[in-house]
Amino acid sequence: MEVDRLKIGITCYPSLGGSGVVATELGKLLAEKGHEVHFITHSVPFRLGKFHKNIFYHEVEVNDYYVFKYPPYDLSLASKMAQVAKMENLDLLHVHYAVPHAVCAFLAKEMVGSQLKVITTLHGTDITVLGQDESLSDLIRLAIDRSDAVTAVSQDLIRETRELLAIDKPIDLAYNFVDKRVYYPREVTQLRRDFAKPEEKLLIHISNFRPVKRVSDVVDVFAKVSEKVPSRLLFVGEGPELSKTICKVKEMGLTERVIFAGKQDDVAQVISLADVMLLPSEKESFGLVALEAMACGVPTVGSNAGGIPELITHGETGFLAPTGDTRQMADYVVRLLTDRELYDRFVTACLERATKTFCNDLITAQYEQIYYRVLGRQ
Ligand code: GMT
Repeated sequence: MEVDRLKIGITCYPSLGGSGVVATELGKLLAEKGHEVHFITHSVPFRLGKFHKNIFYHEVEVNDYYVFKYPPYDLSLASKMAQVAKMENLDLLHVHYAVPHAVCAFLAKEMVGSQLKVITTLHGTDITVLGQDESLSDLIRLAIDRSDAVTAVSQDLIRETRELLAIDKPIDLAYNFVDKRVYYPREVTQLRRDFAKPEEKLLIHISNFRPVKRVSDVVDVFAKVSEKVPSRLLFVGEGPELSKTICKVKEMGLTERVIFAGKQDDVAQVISLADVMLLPSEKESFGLVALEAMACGVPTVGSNAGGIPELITHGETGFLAPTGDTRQMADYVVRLLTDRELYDRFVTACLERATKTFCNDLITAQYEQIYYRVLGRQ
């Protein structure tokens, strides 16, 4: 069927982070479907990879005149958005994060005209942290109110946005997704030998090591598990809590059994090495890494914070406990790792749920429908 080809501008944080991953992957999928996609960001999105047909990149350059104490990135971005929208005749801007991207898109629309539609996707931190800041809440409310459509990555984030900002604007639910051609159980038998002995289980945690991830709980859970099950722990990623975590591992005498792999590109391959993903976060609007694990057939044990329970079905595709309850989380991991039948059932349920509910085709089509709706082209 001939696609009603759209010209779409996408702005996101292009460096590491779930929101950047989702925005970039969505752009690539839309381009594959025949739409023209223009990334407007300060650097090339890290997941963009090789050259793609239908994808264009516009770099936002910030003027650093000597009179400015702080270079005005937001204004440069808004101007670039307007410039690209006019030059390329964009139908819409899809921005990820209310602050500053939706605010910049609002300014761009003022410059271009109301034919340019703005879709804002909320990912979490823009609401759960910044929305609580009185000095920013009016600005965030304005950006949300003036967007032509607003989406959020979980019901929980929709609820929290409404509560914090007292807005009644409709917010569409669009869950995050994984590309099933990339995220599937990889054949890693050979590679796994470098990380764990055949009789050992491998637990994994992947994050940006921000305090909300409660990485220290990951170590506590692992310490309890390894008392009962021969196992190792693989950490992937970097961030503010990394050095503290390395110290804690050393203090607890676990160094021999914990691997710090740093940032990794082929996440699906790394996840496929593991038996269980640990995600004990304090806040998580969705938990993309748990979905990536699910799609690779790896169950998650973690906290029931934020949107995690919408993603992980407790007792079917993983186990969830109250945030901070490392005893309960460890018990769940031990249960999974010592009951082969239960474990296999979880793996099957993970693969089924990832393909049925969070598949790229489904969610991309959902975003397209939202685009056509705001453009009146349904
Ligand atoms: O969790 C982070 O620190 C990164 C953050 C981001 O901005 O990329 O992740 C948020 O967006 C992801 C993609 O929608 C979600 O999967 C994460 O749950 C969300 N993080 C939080 O809500 C803390």
